[in-house]
Amino acid sequence: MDDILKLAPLEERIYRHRCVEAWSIVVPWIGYSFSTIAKLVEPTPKAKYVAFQSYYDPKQMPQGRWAGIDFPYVEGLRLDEAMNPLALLCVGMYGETLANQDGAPLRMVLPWKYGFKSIKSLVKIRFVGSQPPTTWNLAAPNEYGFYSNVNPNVDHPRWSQAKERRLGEFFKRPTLMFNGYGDQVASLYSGMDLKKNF
Ligand SMILES: Nc1nc2c(c(=O)[nH]1)N[C@H]1C(S)=C(S)[C@@H](COP(=O)(O)O)O[C@H]1N2
Ligand SMILES: [Mo]
Repeated sequence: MDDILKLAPLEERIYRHRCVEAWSIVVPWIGYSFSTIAKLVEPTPKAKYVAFQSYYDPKQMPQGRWAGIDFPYVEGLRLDEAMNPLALLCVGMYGETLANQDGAPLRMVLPWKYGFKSIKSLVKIRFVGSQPPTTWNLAAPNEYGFYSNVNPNVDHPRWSQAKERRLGEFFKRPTLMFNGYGDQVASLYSGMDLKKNF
């Protein structure tokens, strides 16, 4: 962690956070762009995706067995998504280091995707040639796709994604395409059918 903290100046980034279950919040995260690490690694042209794995010790985390999903939690991004400057390698929030439950010591934050893509407590990052498995896609592939971009036009099979409840507000807000970050990320998906690639 000492080395990781020294790689780039830490930035505070205030991002919208949209849960797949249709609530949202604004969070001041701390970290730097994931691309900083990726550039150090110098992935070969064979690397097309990034695979992330979380910490899991069943002895310390006995309730993991009853979570309803397989642990360790795994996630993935296409390499160009991971290289987007918005993709944050995160070490803190609200001006402090991350609490354990928020993903200490190191997590991802991907503000244009549903919150569950923002994998916490990283222990392994691999640059790989093919699309890596992701936990919620393994658990319920009809409900959670690989991309999981925030999209008000593609509903979850069990609820609408058109609106969201900002925590603390009474009335729902309209959900924004790519959670409002389209200017920065829409080009990553140009020409793709986002209903198929949900
Ligand atoms: N390491 C790890 N990261 C994870 C998960 C997990 O189980 N393990 N769950 C995801 C899901 S489904 C959600 S809803 C959020 C929960 O984050 P919170 O506990 O801070 O609300 O973390 C995401 N990142
Ligand atoms: Mo979740």
